[in-house]
Amino acid sequence: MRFAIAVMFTLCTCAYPAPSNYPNDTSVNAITGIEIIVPSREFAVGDDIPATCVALYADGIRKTLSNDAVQWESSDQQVCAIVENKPRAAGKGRALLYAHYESFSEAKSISVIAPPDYSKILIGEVYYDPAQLADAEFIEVWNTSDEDIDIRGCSISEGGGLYSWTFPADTIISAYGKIVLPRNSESFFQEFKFYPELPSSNITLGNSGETVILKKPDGSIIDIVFLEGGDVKYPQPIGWCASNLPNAPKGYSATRVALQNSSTCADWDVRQPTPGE
Ligand SMILES: [Ca+2]
Ligand SMILES: [Ca+2]
Repeated sequence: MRFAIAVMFTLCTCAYPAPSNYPNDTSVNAITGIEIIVPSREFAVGDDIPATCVALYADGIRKTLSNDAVQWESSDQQVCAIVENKPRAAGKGRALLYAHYESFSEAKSISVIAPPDYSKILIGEVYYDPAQLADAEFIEVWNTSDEDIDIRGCSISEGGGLYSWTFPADTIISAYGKIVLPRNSESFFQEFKFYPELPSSNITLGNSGETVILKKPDGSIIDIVFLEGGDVKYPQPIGWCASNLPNAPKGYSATRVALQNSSTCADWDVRQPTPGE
């Protein structure tokens, strides 16, 4: 392994061949080197890494090489795997991604971060039967961990299957933070006198039996709350509660009171609405 890295390092440092190899390179438009183009960001485990390789010519022209012409290599397959000659983020860490084309080689550092710990993201409050405007409803999502969590691609839906909202890119809930998803941000403003960070979701919640579901980007369930027995299409399962709780009267919220998710109604109580708090 050490020998292999040494060889690769040698290849890298020899990306620009000696002029004697190309006696005509002042008159012929010779390739002088290659460059890896890859977004300068961290990748999450499972991401395809959209790397391309560019050939640099003596006259300053740059041409993107077809992937078939380039040989990709990684210093650590556990971090940056090469699958069918394409790089993919395989595990948390840093690795060097190498491109080889003819006699040229180039390397780029790749950083892979672990996927968010979605188990720390919970539905925290559901205001489903507002005091005045019916569409002043909101759903609050909590980050119960000590790290900021990017919830892009996660979704909230209701048990009837009519309404769903997917959190857009760069939706980050700060450590121990809360984010408010309003049904209608104008009506929300009328009642609470501030605009939430997120726009209107249009998610419409029933007042006498509703289910609210929080899902990972892959569609698997992170957290679920059954209000007043749950939606008729998505009722509370055995084990959730002996009665139909939580049951928030008009103007009150169902509010999580346990940060450990037991997936029972014991995690929930009824309180005054506290969006964002
Ligand atoms: Ca409602
Ligand atoms: Ca709250």
